[in-house]
Amino acid sequence: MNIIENEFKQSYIRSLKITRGKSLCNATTLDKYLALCNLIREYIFENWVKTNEIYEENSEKQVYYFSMEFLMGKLLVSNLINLGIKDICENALKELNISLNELEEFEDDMGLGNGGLGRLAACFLDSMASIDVPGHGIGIRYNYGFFKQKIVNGYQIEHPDYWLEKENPWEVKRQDEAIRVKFYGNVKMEYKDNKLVFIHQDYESVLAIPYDVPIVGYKNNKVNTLRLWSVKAEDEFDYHMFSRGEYHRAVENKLNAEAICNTLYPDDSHEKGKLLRLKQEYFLVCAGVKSIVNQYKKLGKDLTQFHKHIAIHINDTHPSLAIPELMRILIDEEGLGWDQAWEITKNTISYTNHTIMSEALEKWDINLFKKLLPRIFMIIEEIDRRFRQEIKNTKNTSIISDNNIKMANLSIIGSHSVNGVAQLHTEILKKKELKDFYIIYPNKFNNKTNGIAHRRWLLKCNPLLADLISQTIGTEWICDPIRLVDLAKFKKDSYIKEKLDLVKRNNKLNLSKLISRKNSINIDPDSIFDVQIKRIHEYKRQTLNIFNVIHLYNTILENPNLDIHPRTFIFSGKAAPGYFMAKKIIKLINTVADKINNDKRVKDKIKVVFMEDYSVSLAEKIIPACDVSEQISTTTKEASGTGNMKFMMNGAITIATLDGANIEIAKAVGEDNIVLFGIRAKEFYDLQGSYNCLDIYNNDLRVKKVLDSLVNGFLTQDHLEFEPLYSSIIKNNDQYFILKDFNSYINAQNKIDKLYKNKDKWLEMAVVNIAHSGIFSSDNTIYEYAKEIWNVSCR
Ligand code: 4GP
Repeated sequence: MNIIENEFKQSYIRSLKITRGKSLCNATTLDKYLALCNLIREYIFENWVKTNEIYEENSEKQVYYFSMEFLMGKLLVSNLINLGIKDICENALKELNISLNELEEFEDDMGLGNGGLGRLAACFLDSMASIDVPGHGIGIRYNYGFFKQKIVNGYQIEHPDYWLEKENPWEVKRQDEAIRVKFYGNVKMEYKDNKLVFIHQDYESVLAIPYDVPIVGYKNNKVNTLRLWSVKAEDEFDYHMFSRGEYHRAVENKLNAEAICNTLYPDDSHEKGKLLRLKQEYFLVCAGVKSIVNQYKKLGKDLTQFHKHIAIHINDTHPSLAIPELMRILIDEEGLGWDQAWEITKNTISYTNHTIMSEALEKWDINLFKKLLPRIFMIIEEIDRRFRQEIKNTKNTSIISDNNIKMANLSIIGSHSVNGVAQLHTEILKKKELKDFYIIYPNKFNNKTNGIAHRRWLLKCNPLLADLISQTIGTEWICDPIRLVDLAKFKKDSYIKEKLDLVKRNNKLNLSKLISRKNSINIDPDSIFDVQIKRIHEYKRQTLNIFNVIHLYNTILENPNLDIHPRTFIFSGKAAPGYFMAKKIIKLINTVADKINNDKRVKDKIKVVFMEDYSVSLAEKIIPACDVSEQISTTTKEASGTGNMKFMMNGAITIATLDGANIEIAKAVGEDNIVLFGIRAKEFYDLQGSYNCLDIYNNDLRVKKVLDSLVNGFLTQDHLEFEPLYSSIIKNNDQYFILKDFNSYINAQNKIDKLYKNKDKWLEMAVVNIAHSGIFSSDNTIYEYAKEIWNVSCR
């Protein structure tokens, strides 16, 4: 053991003593975990202080990324990696008979997000800190994160995720920086010194308390901040009621007030028309914007120059009330005039759209809104009035119409940049969904294709592959991911390919063990691991995937000697609790799994596994073991996807529709290194109105057989169980083109089987995929945001 490891060991024992009051021999896992986190905090906090000093001294422009979701996962090991002390720590702990792995398992995921948009926010934080962008997250500290999913009898059952139970060692509560957030009441207008002023009175208020989480950059001594806001009632309880013995009523107000931060809404791509959700959204921006202004003023800077020093980015429309809130502060509290406040606000704010699903476009009933946020409503009305005055035809673009406030319209009008998250998505925004806005503001629109934090999604989650890459091309790729391209030179190198095969085999073995432990299913590590893990949605088409499985099953029953390479179909993902059809899809997958896995006639040629409780940390275990990445959404529907990038980076071959960022992946690797299928966007639009799915149902026997098996007792005795899935396809004329793409998908799957049988070719494709994944690092995406939207410095 070298000196540094020895020092670490001593510091760790000291940390156990002074932060947990324990010696090693009587320390529990919780003590061991917290003592380690507390020790690491010391290293992090030094750099945190320094980073903030540098930002102040150099008066650097700061970016604030506002998001209702941050799906961070676990922080312990990624912090160690970014600090550059993982090996030291691991070895020192080993000396003490403590396994770092075990402590990592013990840590709870910070699951403050649903899916794509929340995970993207987390990747962006990692990249901002690592490439020296002064950029911080602003979010909500929900008491309960994304629900825990249990599968009982094939059905999804939701349980609360109380992630804070063990205390969160990464946060610092800053009680003294609390902000008052006001709801309800009315606005009195009066003249003061010849000026119209607005006084919000008779309101109900709560306190927003910030908890700061340090975000550690990769080996650059930079530490940015994720500020999560929690709520506290103004009064603890009603003393008089309590004295009268009315214990429940005495705390009722407190409980109501504090409900704001209770739970994350577990919906993605669904309308969130709930009062509590609106309260959450305003709570976030009110506290967030005010604390930025406070900090700005503390530094003695001129408010009229605010936009030159501050960029506020809104992650979808959920934080779009930042626009009227900034206006309110500048006008009501700081005394600026409307025009000046408007220029500052527009130049400060930028907006990303993450979905074109119409049900996800947020709108709020004006009566509900006006009551909850009277002053903010007045400001929105005025923004809308001025917009209507300036623009002639505002049929689709006004903010207020049909008694609703349209948040996307507010976001576009009140910002200087609107971006989509992949090329096709941005084109659809410009030419279709937001075309009226594109005509008005052509220069606001731009594309920023998503990216992933390659340090988490390769360096951390797949250490064997990361080592192989570093041994082959050096370690530059860790800071400069484009360098992964150097690996392309080795695509014909049999030594590298053999090693790659061993790495994948090892990862598959580990996943097999996990599946055996969790699902009690034994899978063959030499089978093809075919994986679809993401939120369960009709447009993501887990149904198409499972239909292919049923078809394959039918084919094997007809021809038991069918010559295919054994395949394990792995699924994981959560359905929104109120999304009936998505929950049926989960039940269908589990029903098919039960039937096939227990049918001896299949002779283990195929197996189906549904892994419960999908999370960031589960994804970190599945992705390195994947051979085939399923990215099969109905074309035009998936804005980008980011799982697709994680899989390719770990050497999986993608089976994909030409949708979202799949198109850019196909361009990067070349069509020989991806398996494409299905209709293209143009055909999708052309088919609207002329397509009849019954033509396929009646003419393709394979399709008929699969679909009928949902309702004819083949899969389950209960004929009604999957009837809704069956009839939703037929009645809605196959809205997601599952039947339309079926044939093409089966052919693509056959192609995968053939390709896999040629192991040498398969491994060559894998090398090419890894080599060209560097452009999908979020470091690159953040460079583009920094240069083209935020106008801030970076490395
Ligand atoms: C998701 C999109 O569905 C996904 O395609 C995209 O990659 C991701 O955002 C990040 O941009 N949308 C959401 C949502 O998560 O809640 O709308």
